Amino acid sequence: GPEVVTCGEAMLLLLAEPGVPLERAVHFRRSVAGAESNVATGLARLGHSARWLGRVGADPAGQAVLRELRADGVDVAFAGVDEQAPTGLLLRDSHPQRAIDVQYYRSGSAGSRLAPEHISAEAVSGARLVHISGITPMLSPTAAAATDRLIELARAAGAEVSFDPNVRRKLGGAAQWAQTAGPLLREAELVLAGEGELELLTGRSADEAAAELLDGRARTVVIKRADHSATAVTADGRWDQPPYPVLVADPVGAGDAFAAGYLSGRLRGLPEPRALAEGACVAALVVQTATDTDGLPSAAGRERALAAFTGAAD
Ligand code: KDG
Repeated sequence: GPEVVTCGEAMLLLLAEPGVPLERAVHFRRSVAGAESNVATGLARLGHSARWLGRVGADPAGQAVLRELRADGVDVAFAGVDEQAPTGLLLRDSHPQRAIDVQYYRSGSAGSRLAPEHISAEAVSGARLVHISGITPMLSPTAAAATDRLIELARAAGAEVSFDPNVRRKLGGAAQWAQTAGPLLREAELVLAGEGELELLTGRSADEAAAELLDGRARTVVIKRADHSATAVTADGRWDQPPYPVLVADPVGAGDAFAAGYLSGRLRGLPEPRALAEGACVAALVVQTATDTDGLPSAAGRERALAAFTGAAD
């Protein structure tokens, strides 16, 4: 089986030309969106075996999504096709500074109709890590049940669970997020979350939330801050990682890129500061391009970028 399994909704992304507000945009670039498929793509580019679980429609958008994931080396052998519902669509603009206008066309989509019966033990067997996000349980009650089943299967397979809340306010109000995604914080060995996300989901400060999670199942909590720095907290200490200074073209996808970079470091057994540095490096590469995935590097690309960022001689 693969080293990593991720699960969520992958959508066709239509990305407006840079800087133009969505309602004025004429030219769109086709790409793929989906936080969890982005993480799978990032890990696959870095040389890990990564499988994505989820559903697309029996339509050209679904074929394009699967083809793109496959082309990046993501294992889609256990991805499903729903004959009754379309592939979700995400329409957005692209801007370095102002808030991005994200429009979802995903209600009732194939991805949101994910259900527990679509998640098989075979799909998870042999995995070392199962990565999930709060988006999936927010899509529908059946997708929430599928997420629960995936966590059970991860445990049975002896895999670690990593969780990124990925709060997207268009998918629900604060109370619904806290109720639906909040409990998943306590199911993960590894939590990667924004400071504001931890506050929203727990009603306490990020540091208090991290301490509480570490008293439970979590072994590591990575807090991502608004200034783009990150702090990893474990029972053994805390490590801070500043962002690498780059010219931002489009911030969307930074969190997924950070997750892919950081998780790669963890999977390779690297110490916390190095895994954080790799996460920050991969995120810095992704925000320099417009799509969620174009900047995701190979392992060699990551090494080159890290050397440049840290001023290392070699
Ligand atoms: O993390 C980037 C995502 O926001 C994007 O790819 C779309 O998964 C997505 C979502 O549900 O917003």
